[in-house]
Amino acid sequence: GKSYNVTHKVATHVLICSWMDDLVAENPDLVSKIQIGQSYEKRPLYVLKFSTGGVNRPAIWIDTGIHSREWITQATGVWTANKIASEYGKDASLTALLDTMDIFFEIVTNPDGFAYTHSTNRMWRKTRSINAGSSCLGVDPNRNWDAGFGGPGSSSNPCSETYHGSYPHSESEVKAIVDFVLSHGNVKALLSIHSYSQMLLFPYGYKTEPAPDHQELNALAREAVADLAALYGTKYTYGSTIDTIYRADGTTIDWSYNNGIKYSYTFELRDTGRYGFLLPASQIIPTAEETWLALMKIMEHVRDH
Ligand code: ING
Ligand code: ZN
Repeated sequence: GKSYNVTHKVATHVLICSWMDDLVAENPDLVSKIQIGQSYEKRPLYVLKFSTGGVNRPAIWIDTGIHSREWITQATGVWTANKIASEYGKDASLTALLDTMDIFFEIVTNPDGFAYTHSTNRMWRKTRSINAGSSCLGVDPNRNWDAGFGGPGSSSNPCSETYHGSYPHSESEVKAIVDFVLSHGNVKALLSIHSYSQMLLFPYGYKTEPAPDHQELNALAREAVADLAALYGTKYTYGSTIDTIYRADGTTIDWSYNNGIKYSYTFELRDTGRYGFLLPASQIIPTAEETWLALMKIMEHVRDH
């Protein structure tokens, strides 16, 4: 009933907040928590900042969970944030990275949708905003960005899973990232993590023309997926979004690429459809471990270029 729903939403939120607060408390010289905005239903949008000092250092942005039902991504986000905190000062490569760069990590990027996947509909993808003139809720937060916004690789129907919204960045969850990234001004890589399909994608999704950095992005993707596969044999395909998966308009990484962030990638984590969004919990840690190898390959390249 209603009271259960309210209790559960609060519980979900409290659990993640308290884990973040513990991570910050245990690593006060490395990790801090920033609020970049609030969701449609007024949940705080938190970002973990990993930094060893400096002012506005070159940065890597990582988000998970922008599509709420892709639960392996938020889980991988928690594992990865713990990994960054525990390997700093131990892993030479990560340490070198964090000695010159910051990492910003938004784990629950669509908190309203995430709460709804727990309370009511496990397969909810979109935000939970009200659409004027429709009884259908929500906008696809991976079609709401100002890069080819409104094109045919998205839907104008509010009841569609790929509804683009009434205008670019209409969703507060998207606008918060736009404002943060633009005001930061020194973000070098943006890694947006989805599931499922086992793919590593880079711009463009809204046009067939190759990105100016296509060769470099493609070569780096090839190396990243090779490192990922070396651990458990998980095979990823890679390439531009439009060539590899389908035309998609108004996506996160096309926006970031068009705003000067060369290393803009989307991961589609496990699996290829056997379990899909309902990936068994036994696969969480192996997925996070293998993904870490690909993330490190990309982050090292960004550090060194
Ligand atoms: N797939 C993505 C989607 O939003 C994608 C695929 C990723 C398209 C990045 C464009 C850019 O349709 C899932 N599973 O969400
Ligand atoms: Zn997705």
